[in-house]
Amino acid sequence: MLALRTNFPRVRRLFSPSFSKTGPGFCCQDRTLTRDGPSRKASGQRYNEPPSAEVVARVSGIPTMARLPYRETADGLDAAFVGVPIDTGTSNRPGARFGPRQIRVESAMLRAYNSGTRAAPYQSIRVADIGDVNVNLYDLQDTCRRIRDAYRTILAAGCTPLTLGGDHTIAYPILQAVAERHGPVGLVHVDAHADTSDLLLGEKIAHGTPFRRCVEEGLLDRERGFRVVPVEECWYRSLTPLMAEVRSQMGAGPVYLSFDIDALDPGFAPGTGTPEIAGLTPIQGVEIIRGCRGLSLVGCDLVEVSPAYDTTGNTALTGANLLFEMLCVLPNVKYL
Ligand SMILES: [Mn+2]
Repeated sequence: MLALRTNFPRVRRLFSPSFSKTGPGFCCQDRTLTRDGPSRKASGQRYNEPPSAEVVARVSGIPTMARLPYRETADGLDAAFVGVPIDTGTSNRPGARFGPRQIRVESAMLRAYNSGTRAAPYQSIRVADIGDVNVNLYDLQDTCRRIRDAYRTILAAGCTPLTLGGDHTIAYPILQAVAERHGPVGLVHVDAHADTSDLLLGEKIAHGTPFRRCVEEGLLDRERGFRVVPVEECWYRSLTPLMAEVRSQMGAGPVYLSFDIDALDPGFAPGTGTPEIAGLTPIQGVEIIRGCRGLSLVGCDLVEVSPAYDTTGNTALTGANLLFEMLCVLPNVKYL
């Protein structure tokens, strides 16, 4: 409770009574924090922050990720949530094209502050939801080209993408753009599957092949080595010690985090296309992401949420929370 109390005075300043009278449309406007003097942004607005549920109902407004402002582009942003709504690469149950939309809906419960870690992302970096990549549902190759182009533009703006998937195919063109900007990256890949197949039904591009393509194209930094940790080694234990080893292996270079929701046990996250039993717990998922704090993260994704297989909405809710945890461990995020 101490952490929450620390955050309250600032929240009150931002949401004064007069501000709360601006009506239901206000939740899509910028929250401006000007306590540090003139803005560094041409728009005059320094940070974006979700509106407090004390003054704006969580269920109101157009559902952007974390109820952040929507922006057309990544210009001026330090990090952006971006959706890639495809399932054309799935091998079993489709439906991940609806993942980004459902994650945004369930993200209405996300807070402005991480009371577990004391991370205050919205007081540290400028974040917004920049919508979805305009994918081609009928042509996976063309979709990959569109994703690559979109991420080139996002990265060229100096913005770190936090991706709402979409099936895991998308990691391949995203990593093409990331490696183009940052060079070969370290990869932290959390998944029930390796996704390193060569061909699926004769096709090179599918959700089971992205990381083989990445290795073939030199997008991953081989010098940091490869390590696979089977789920059996994760059963019954905290993954915090493992993450110390991961940080050591990743070192100081750029790192990309790709988190497939099917790594979690389907008892917790059934809304996915290729579920496997005896998976990780949500607690372990959070430990993995929190354990990435200190890494030079240059991008993250949360993929394979397929809402139709989960009538509770819990898979998308979990995905939304994991994406918030990713935001909280980005470089330059302050901890109060
Ligand atoms: Mn996967």
